[in-house]
Amino acid sequence: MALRLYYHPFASFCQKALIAFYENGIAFEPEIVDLGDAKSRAAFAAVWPLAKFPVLRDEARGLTLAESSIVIEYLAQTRPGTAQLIPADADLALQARLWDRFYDNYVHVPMQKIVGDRLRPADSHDTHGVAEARTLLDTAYGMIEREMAQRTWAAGEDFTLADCAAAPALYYANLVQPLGSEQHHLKAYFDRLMARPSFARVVEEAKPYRHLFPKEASG
Ligand SMILES: N[C@@H](CCC(=O)N[C@@H](CS)C(=O)NCC(=O)O)C(=O)O
Repeated sequence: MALRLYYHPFASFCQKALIAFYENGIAFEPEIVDLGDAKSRAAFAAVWPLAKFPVLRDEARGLTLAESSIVIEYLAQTRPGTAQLIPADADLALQARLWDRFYDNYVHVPMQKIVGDRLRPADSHDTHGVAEARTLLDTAYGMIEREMAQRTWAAGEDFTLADCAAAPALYYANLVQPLGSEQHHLKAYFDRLMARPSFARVVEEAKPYRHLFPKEASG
């Protein structure tokens, strides 16, 4: 029985999971959730009450898994492919998990803070929170610049879980806080991510939803 994936093509954490599916050509039953639609949201919340995606349902095992990293770990465990997203080598696996956490917590989450703030009513902006998020992003960019001077992918020489995390996080972060022009290693890594066929496909599939990306609030 196929895996069912609850997701939305434009949602960045869902994109992270999609990259893993596409890297290894893993088939899934798409369940596109529209959180803005009460019926779609309620159906999804019945599966995962937090109503945060991606969520994977493996009916054959009676298993529901949330959290993009856990979804990717599960795919690596149960459907290994040519792209070894969790390296077999324990030290490399630790690096993949470390940089996965880094990209989620210190690039993806601050990016979401900035984007989310644009969606708030004019009188409810969190200026302080957004400034903190920008500082965090700056620090993270500086760390990536240093790290990527020595490696091809986020955790070493092979594309892993960490790169699945990095691609959508940096893609959207670059829209709200452009990468520094002097950060050559970061920029080169970004370009490698953009050229990766799995992520290029994700970006292509998200195109019809681009209008959903909020513009910068004026004033
Ligand atoms: N830590 C979670 C984060 C999931 C998450 O925040 N997903 C966003 C979409 S990118 C979401 O569901 N947002 C809907 C909401 O917060 O209402 C993961 O890695 O999957």
